[in-house]
Amino acid sequence: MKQQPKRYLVTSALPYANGLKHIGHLAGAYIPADIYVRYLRAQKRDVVFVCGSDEHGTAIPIQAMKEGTTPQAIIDKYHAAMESDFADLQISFDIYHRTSDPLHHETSREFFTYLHERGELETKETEQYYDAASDTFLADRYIKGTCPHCKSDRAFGDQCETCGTALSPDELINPVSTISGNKPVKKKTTHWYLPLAKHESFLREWILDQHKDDWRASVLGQCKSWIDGGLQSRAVTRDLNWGIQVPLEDAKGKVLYVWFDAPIGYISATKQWAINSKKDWKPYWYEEDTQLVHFIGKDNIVFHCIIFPVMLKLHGNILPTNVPANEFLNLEGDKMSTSRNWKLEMRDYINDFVKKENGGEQCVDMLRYYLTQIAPESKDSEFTWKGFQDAVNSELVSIFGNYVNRTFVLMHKLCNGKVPTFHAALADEKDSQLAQDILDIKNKVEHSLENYKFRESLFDVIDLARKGNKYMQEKEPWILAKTIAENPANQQLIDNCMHHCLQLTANLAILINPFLPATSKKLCYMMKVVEKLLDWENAGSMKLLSVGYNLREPQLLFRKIEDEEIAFQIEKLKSGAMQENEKAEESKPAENQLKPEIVFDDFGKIDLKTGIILSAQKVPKADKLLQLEIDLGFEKRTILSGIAMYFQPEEIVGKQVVVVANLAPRMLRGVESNGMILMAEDKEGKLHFVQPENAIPAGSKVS
Ligand code: B3M
Ligand code: ZN
Repeated sequence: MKQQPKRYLVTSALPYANGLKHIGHLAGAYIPADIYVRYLRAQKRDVVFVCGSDEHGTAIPIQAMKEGTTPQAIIDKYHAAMESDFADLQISFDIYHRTSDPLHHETSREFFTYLHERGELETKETEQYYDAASDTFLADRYIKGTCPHCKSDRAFGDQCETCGTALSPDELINPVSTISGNKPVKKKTTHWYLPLAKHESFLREWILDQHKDDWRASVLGQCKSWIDGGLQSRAVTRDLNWGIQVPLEDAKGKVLYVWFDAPIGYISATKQWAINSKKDWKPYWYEEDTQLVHFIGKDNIVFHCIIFPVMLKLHGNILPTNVPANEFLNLEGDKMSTSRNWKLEMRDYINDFVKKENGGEQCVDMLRYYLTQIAPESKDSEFTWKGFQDAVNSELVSIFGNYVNRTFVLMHKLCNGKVPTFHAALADEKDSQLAQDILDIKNKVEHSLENYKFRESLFDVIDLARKGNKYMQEKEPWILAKTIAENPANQQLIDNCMHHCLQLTANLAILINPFLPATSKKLCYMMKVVEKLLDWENAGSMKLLSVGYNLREPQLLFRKIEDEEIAFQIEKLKSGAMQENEKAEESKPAENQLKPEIVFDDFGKIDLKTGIILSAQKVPKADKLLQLEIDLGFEKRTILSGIAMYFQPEEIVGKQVVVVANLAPRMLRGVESNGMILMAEDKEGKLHFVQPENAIPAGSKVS
């Protein structure tokens, strides 16, 4: 038997303060951590749950450039927004810190100095792209060019936006600086590196031997392939003007690499928590009987399982006990993506559900429920609005909510609103089975939670409610009630059933609490008990509610999700992505813009004819329109054309034009326009007539 840890330090990945976070982040690193922590707290274990904003790295100045503001304004804005979103979704951090805090800068510099002074870092001189105009070395993200693979011009020094290939700046064709637009030059620069290869045998033993049975397979797999692939030295400094200054005389203009300082953010957050709550932070980072657990998404595995542990070991700290990384959550059949606007931001859910109605906290629990039920623990999974609706309507409402509601309604109807006596002499098999089920499921839930299996544990809690429904269904207290007149002893059977159902309700409140805290709170209110009842040690007992105790009327625990709500959300998602797509299309140079392919028959439907402009006049109250009289040979036409900004009416009379002759008439400014003339647009947006080379009769066919 493993010894129980004395204290727990639980961390959730520090989100970049460069934008709002989506439900993929929520499901990956925040909800599971919160469930785990709430469970530990209910067990009265010593636990600290830390998080905070990651405010360094190139992501921040790049977002500032996009929004036309300063990096400081960006981090202030998104730090506040993320903190409030997490709070709205009941993520119960003990502290939500930020890496721009002086305490963090100091902690990170101390960490670097410690490693540097002990000779654990090496320096290397390399050549890197440098922008002479702005006198800066260019981080990978600041270099743009053509992708060597797909030839798209939307490739950056680290990745091609079009085909997704990971790139290094040297691979880009025609690299340019995104700061000045100039061609960058190569310049020598010195950086500090963490020589990971020196620690290979430590990593092999610690991860692949010691943790082979308790870490997730996907995490072990990634670690193994990193180690087997040969560990390279990793630069821990950067040439950048946003970040934590490297604490060395000869490192002017250099900052710590964001992935060096960000995980140290867990330590500085713990320090700040200790200051706030007058505790000692040190045992959480130095004592071997601390259990350190990092909740992250799979893209952060290497940093949390390889690089940061090496740093921790060199710095004399404890190592993580587990890193239960999650896979990715897709959305409605596609990968979530900020650039394509295919996402559901936490904030959107909060605004559309939580803040929209009274009792919005039930909507928080509904989202927490679904995201846990589909948590991508061992493979990628998918959020669909239909799935959300089903989970809420056919599990939360129909199983859990329904069980609780029936219990309360019947208890009021058949037992005067009081907890009835349990008449042990009349107890049967089903009664003892229910009590046993409660105990078994409590143990199962405990075991899966301790092993980071959140989906499974939630399933078991719902299964217990399902068992409750079945028990009640078999006991049929409402039938017994009908025969009380002839058989008064039946009241005792009713009492036994309702007594058990109520004890089960109290147990459900305890077991669901880590997952759906607002629901447990509401149950406590209905049962008129203090939240002390939710202490984990109480679970399994059949004596949680005292006989004769008066309970409140039931309240609705969960409402149904209507078809219209999910239709609205799907439409919103699609139109949001479409708008983003159009923006991307517009920002492409015009010559790249092609409409979808058509077949020859499509073209054949268009009747093009030559014509001659007979007269032209301005259209009142329409700056752009000219009203043209056009001779098409076989008839004369009135056509309104949007060319008034480029031509005076008198200068175009007599000109030859090409007319789309079979276009359906349109009313423009009260005048019917019968056709359209073809114009070509140059780079400046100026229009030119498309004309036959020589004069030819009006009405000639163009094809
Ligand atoms: N900010 C990356 C991310 O948000 C990074 C995590 C830091 S955890 C120390 O995915
Ligand atoms: Zn590409």
